[in-house]
Amino acid sequence: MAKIFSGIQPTGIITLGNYLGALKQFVELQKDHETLFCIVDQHAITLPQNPTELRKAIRSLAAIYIAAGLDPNQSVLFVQSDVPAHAQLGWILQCIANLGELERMTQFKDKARGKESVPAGLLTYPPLMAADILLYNTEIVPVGEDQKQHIELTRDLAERFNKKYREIFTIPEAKIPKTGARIKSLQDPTKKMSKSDTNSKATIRILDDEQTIIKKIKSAVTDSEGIVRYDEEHKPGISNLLAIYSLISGKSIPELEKAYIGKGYGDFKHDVALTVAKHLQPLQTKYHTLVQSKELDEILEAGAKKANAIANKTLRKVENAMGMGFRRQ
Ligand code: ATP
Ligand code: LTN
Repeated sequence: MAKIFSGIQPTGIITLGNYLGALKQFVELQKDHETLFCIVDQHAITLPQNPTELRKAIRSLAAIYIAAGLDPNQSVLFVQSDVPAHAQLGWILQCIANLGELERMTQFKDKARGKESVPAGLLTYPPLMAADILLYNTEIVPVGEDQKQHIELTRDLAERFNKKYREIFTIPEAKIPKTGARIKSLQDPTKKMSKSDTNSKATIRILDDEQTIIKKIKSAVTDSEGIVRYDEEHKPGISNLLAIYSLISGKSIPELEKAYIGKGYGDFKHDVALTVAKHLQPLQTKYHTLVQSKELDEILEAGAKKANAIANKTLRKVENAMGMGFRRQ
């Protein structure tokens, strides 16, 4: 069974983009793979976070993982800071990475742009992400399109290490969904829908209620043609809504285009909104019973135990290969 690892940052309630680009794939993959899914809180502090909000976001993301269908009996679910080997291997990989390649990461450039003072962690974040992946002999990393470059870097760092020291790391591959890899902002459909967007109308949060979803989708930016058809270049707003509708309903885009011939955007948006809200409803019910439960603590404790056991083994091998520590071999 191929080994799978992925993570989401606890930086606010996840969006429909995170759900369709990442979480939905996680749930499908756990059936026939060995899967670990992490709540990457060390990544979340690369930009300033309010402590109360961060703790809340960690529990909330864990509850969303489970409510969306991740089964703690099938997948290892854990919080990154519960497994110290991530930071330890992250440091080692920072020493393998070059400044130039880190400065070339587009996510770094996007997040650093316009900031007077840029936290160093924003730059050194990709080696930490590489550590997350490499500790578990991961073969496949399900992520959205925006993470492709980080996975490429992970492969480069792993190959560099293997060549210089010893063949320890498995070289991972990204798994990016064909549709859903890049769900767009509802207010600017040329940009990705992002958890940390400050315009609340731009994102659908996985915990939004039906009325909120209807309101947000009704005010989504579209075009004036009035025809429901997929054309990413000229009709990014409608194309985005079609992609969302198709992924949630399981109906193909041509099938949906046909169903809306002669109908206006109003009807279309209403149906998209209702379909999304109905799909999220059972997840939300389960979420509310889980988020404050003791069961959640127990699941995360057990997950950390399992993750620590695997991660420490890899870390020891790496430190040995590099000559770290004092013990004779
Ligand atoms: P932030 O705004 O805090 O940077 P984010 O919304 O980009 O957050 P992450 O925690 O960085 O979310 O990403 C979690 C997963 O969701 C990753 O696999 C990422 O590729 C995927 N993802 C994020 N945004 C989208 C999107 N708009 N469409 C599809 N997948 C996405
Ligand atoms: N960098 C990712 C989150 C992330 C991740 C990982 C994804 C951190 N570590 C390991 C996959 C595997 C992001 O910003 N979406």
